[in-house]
Amino acid sequence: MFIPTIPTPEEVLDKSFSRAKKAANKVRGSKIPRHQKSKKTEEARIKTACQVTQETFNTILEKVPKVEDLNMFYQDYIDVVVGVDQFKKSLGALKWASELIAKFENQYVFKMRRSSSENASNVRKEAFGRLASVVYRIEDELNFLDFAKQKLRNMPTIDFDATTAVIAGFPNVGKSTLLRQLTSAEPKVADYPFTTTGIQIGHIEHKWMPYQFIDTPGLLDRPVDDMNEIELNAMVALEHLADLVFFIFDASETSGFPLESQMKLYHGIKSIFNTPIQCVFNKMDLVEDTTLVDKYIEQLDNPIKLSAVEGIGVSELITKMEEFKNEKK
Ligand SMILES: Nc1nc2c(ncn2[C@@H]2O[C@H](COP(=O)(O)OP(=O)(O)OP(=O)(O)O)[C@@H](O)[C@H]2O)c(=O)[nH]1
Ligand SMILES: [Mg+2]
Repeated sequence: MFIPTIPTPEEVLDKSFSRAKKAANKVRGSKIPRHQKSKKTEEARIKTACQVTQETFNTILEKVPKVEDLNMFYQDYIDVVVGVDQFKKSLGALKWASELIAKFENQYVFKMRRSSSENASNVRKEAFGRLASVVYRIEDELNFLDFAKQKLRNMPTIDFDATTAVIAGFPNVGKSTLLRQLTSAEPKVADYPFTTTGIQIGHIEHKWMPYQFIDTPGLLDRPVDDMNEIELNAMVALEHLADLVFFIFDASETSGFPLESQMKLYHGIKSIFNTPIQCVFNKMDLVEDTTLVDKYIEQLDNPIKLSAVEGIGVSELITKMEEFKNEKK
């Protein structure tokens, strides 16, 4: 998500005061009756300082997308990463400051016009003092928005029109290998909360329709009971996105996870995802005796047999995705 550069209070004020100074110099150099000069000069300083500060905040407010206009996935993502309430509250503080400064501007221009020439610089100082105190009042909010900017910089770019499958399963079962087989291009890596490596998104077009696959290393590979609330929220965000989940079993158990525990993880994920789950048995090329695998396959609803390295069974996964695209319509 694009968030413009967020200045510190010092930077906001430096810019405002230095622009005010330039504006004052201009007035000072212009043809104004001498007795009015100090008042006109100070008035220009107040006006310019207040307006530049307002502009700074208003530009930020205009450029930051409205959270409620974003897709649910992004809303959840922002909530998990930085907190939506805090995010909105911070933007609200900028609006508050901008509006208050607009009021000061009117108040002090009025006051200046009624003041004596001798008192002009005092009025201006008072105005600047109040302006500065408002800007410092929202220091925490500015800091927070800067933090949010860094955190949301590498937000995943998602194609919301594409039929989307999320790939789940224990580590080493072949999720990345499958993603590479499905999508010829190297999948894009994007940040995702609570995965060390980010999520990987691959796109393909099949019969002119877009499909999207999301590999979530480190997220959907642990028993659900081990997850904290925030991680569960991250899962919910994924669920908003998925039309289908491919749950990958390592049929060969060479990844070190017995089929028994893989089955447990599957049931755990099934219990929290409302999305349909298609089971896939990978590394079938390594399985010589299928007795054990068959025992598990029998318990499930039409699992797909796959060898991701050899590319056997990959087209069946795509066919499966097509079914979900058709059902979506
Ligand atoms: N023989 C065989 N090996 C496979 C197959 N699929 C994956 N592998 C191997 O299994 C290992 C792990 O594969 P990855 O695709 O990295 O597994 P992953 O699920 O992405 O692992 P994490 O990212 O750690 O969660 C690699 O050495 C792959 O080459 C398969 O169908 N057959
Ligand atoms: Mg991987």
